[in-house]
Parts: sequence; C-alpha cells; structure tokens
Amino acid sequence: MIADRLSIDLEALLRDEKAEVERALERACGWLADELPAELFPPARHAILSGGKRLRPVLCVVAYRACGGDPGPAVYDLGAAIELIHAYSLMHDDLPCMDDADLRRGQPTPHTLFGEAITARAGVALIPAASLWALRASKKMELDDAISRRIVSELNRASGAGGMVGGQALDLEGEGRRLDSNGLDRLHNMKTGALLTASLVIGGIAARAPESTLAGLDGFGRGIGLAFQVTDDILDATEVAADLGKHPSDGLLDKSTYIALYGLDEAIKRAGGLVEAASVALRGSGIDAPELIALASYVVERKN
Ligand code: GRG
Repeated sequence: MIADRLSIDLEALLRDEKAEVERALERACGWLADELPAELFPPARHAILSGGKRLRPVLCVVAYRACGGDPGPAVYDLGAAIELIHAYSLMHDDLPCMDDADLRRGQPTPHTLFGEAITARAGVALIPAASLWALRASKKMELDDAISRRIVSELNRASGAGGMVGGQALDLEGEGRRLDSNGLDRLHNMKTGALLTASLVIGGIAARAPESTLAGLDGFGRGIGLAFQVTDDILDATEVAADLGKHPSDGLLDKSTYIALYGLDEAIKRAGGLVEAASVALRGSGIDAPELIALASYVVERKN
C-alpha cells in the first residue's frame, strides 16, 4: 500500500482536484442564485464557498476515474451536488439547537452572520437543490435515466434517516451518555461514513462500473469513513482552533469519542488499521486505484 501511495503526488492531486471542485461549486452557486428565494442565497453561498477539504467531491471524481471514466466538468458538477448536502449538514450542525458553533473553516458560521432562522431555511433549501443539481449533472454526462435515478437515490439514501440524518440524531441523543465501541461505530458509519461512501459509489455508478466494483468501493468507503471520524476525534483532542479552523468541542458537548474509549495511542492505531484494511480490501476487489489509496492515507494524516 505504501508503494501505491508513494507513486502519487498527493499534494498535487488534492490541489488540482480541489481547484476543479471550486469551479464546479461556483457553477452550482450561479444556478442557486436564481433557484433559491433571494434571502436564502447569501447564507447558502457562504456555506458552500467558505473553503473546506472538498473530500466528498474529490472522492467521487477519483472513483469515477478509477472506474474508467474520463472526467469533464459534469462529473465535478456531480461531486458538487454531494458537497451541497455536506454544506447544508454543516450549516445545521453548527446551529445553536445542535452543536452551537460560531467558527468553521476559520470563518464565522452562517447563522452568526445571517441569523439562525434564515440559515436553517437556507440549509433545508439545499437538500432538494442537491438532487436537482445531481440530475442536471447526470444529464450533461448523458447518463441514462436508470443510472441517474440510482445516483439520486444513493445520494438521498446516504443523507437520510438511514445515513447522515439518522447518525446526527444518534449523536445528539448520545450527548452526556457513554456509547460503547459498537454504538460509536454505528453512529459514525451513519453520520459521516454514509456520505463519504456514497461519494465513491456515485462516482462508480456514473462511470457505469459493474456491481462487484461498486461493492468494492462501498467496502473501502466504510473503512475510510470510520477512519475519518476516529481522526476527527484525535484532532479535536490534540489540535487548537487556529489549526482546526473550528473550536474543539467534543469535551464541551460531552460527546462519546474514540479517545475516551481507547486513549490517544490506540485511537491512532485504529485509524491507521482501518485505512490499511480498507486499502487491502479495495485491491482485493480488483480495483487498482493508487489515487484512492493515497486519499485514504490523507484521511488519517490530515491536520484539519
Ligand atoms: C434532523 C437530526 C437531524 C439532523 C440534520 C445537521 C445534520 C442533519 C447532519 C449533520 C451531520 C454531520 C455534522 C456530519 C458531518 C460530520 C463531519 C465529519 C463534518 C466535517 O467534515 P469535513 O472535515 O469538513 O470534510 P470540511 O470543512 O473539510 O468540508
């Protein structure tokens, strides 16, 4: 796996892919400016264009390429549709009624700038917009209706009650309670892992990959999704706001974390083990994708 990873210039990959993703997000915002009620656009735009790692769209495009797709602007638009869901989830997650955060990506959160009610509404408006934007992207890619339907249903499944929304509900219920390892894995597989996994699978579906390849991407996504969250807990416990771009909050909100469960050293080992296992499994399912292996290492080596 190390050889795979070293054959890729991760910094260049992230820089180049992120630049394309930013262009796609600008296109999405151009469309949203007309699509959304006028007062909802500024907070939506702020949430969408305020930086971030852009990991979900990058995973989507890189999976598409790994499955033989030849990326043009439309597949970045597809990735941008996933990022619209991510943007709404952060807008809502930071609201006073959820995690009550005033800083994200080194910038004030939308509700501190535009007010809570408008931000809540703008977040909701992005949910159907994401599906519409994914459909437009599918059309530009000339995908047939069955494939387009599958992409949109994958996006909604991963972000709905069985995925991100369900995971967030478990997270809020879990504040002040101690979850065991299985409970914490379940929560994070849903809250964070489902959308990261769907990003990969959607890239594969758009490239018309066979079911066995989609299953390989799914397994890989589950592994790196959990590793992502273990790493989030490590960063929350070890980094300061200036580097994280947000205030560490797990302790304040009395959340169950992997650090509390395992301690720092074991948590670091678990994150590394999950990425290694996911990478071995990806290879085992016949997908030769050094760029995905490199992105998996980024998931645990990132600093924010
Ligand atoms: C109605 C219960 C209910 C929920 C509404 C708010 C919500 C839906 C879901 C939020 C779930 C959530 C916060 C998921 C994101 C978890 C996460 C790891 C966020 C950070 O992702 P990064 O690090 O962020 O990729 P950047 O800033 O890089 O884009």
